[in-house]
Amino acid sequence: MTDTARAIAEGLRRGDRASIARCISIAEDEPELFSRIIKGLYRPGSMPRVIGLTGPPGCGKSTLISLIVPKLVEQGHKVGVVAVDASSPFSGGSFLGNRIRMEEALSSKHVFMRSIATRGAKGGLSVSIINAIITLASAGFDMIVVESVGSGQADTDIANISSTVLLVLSPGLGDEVQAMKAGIMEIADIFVINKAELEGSDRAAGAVRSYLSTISGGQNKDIALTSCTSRRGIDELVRLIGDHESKVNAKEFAERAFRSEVSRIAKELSSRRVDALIDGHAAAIGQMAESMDPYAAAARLLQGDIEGGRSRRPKR
Ligand SMILES: Nc1nc2c(ncn2[C@@H]2O[C@H](COP(=O)(O)OP(=O)(O)OP(=O)(O)O)[C@@H](O)[C@H]2O)c(=O)[nH]1
Ligand SMILES: [Mg+2]
Repeated sequence: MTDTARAIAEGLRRGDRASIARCISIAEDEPELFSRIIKGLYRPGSMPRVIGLTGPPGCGKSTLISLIVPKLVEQGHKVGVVAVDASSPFSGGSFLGNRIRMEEALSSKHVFMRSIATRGAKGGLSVSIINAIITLASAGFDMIVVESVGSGQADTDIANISSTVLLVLSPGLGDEVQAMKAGIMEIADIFVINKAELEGSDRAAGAVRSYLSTISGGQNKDIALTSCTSRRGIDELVRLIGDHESKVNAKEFAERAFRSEVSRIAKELSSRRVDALIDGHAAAIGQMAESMDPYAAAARLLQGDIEGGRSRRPKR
């Protein structure tokens, strides 16, 4: 292991915050160094619990997180918070007109917060998100809260890596509920109607309830009404999260999350392998243009059927 990798690994073991921040940056920018750091730290089967929040922009996900997380800390958890591509990451917006209060809520030494951009993940979750989770787990965080803006692929991804999925909605989003039905409504475990002090929240809850009555297992899903401005429903939501977590099959969840991560890493590694092949055989591949279509050339490349800068097979 290089000195850098060793120093960061030791920092993570101690729970040192600068090392955690550094390691998450490395996960984003230097995947090979990250894999060396993690090799010595990864404890098989030690996937932390992941609470995933998704929902339309501005429905109050970050604000809810700032109210939920201190309660999880009170329960004895060390909580990592990862916001993926949030358009307003933890600025708190005009939250009670008090941004500082929100930052304070998350400034405990038992909380580590980080925003991560989606980089070319085709609408899915950032490739670094699980790496951030693995980093935080290695530093002793046992519960991770992930905020993601709802969108097709990202929703499926968040379901794969979360032990509990919260779909956050707010009143007046009737159309969004319609649009979301196909995907996220099936995979969400708890439905949150936030901004419940506003008009239309009962109607929104009713729309969700009536939709759930039409899908299999829908009757078993919980709906919570919360208002961050009045703190209404927050304790109840935390209780529902705990209830759901206690029902999660830990082994099944760990296997699902692991599968999703292996798939992501394998894709990343094969993409790098292809880039290296293309670089190494640039001239030969160029010459293939005269004799075959690009699919045939790609198949030969993957079969390793190109040698010494030239295609092995004679030109037709
Ligand atoms: N009235 C009301 N406003 C709220 C409530 N919760 C959050 N807000 C406000 O809604 C706005 C958006 O809140 P955020 O927490 O940033 O929402 P978000 O879902 O994280 O937004 P993005 O990350 O941009 O998708 C802010 O101005 C909050 O203060 C609530 O319960 N009631
Ligand atoms: Mg947000």
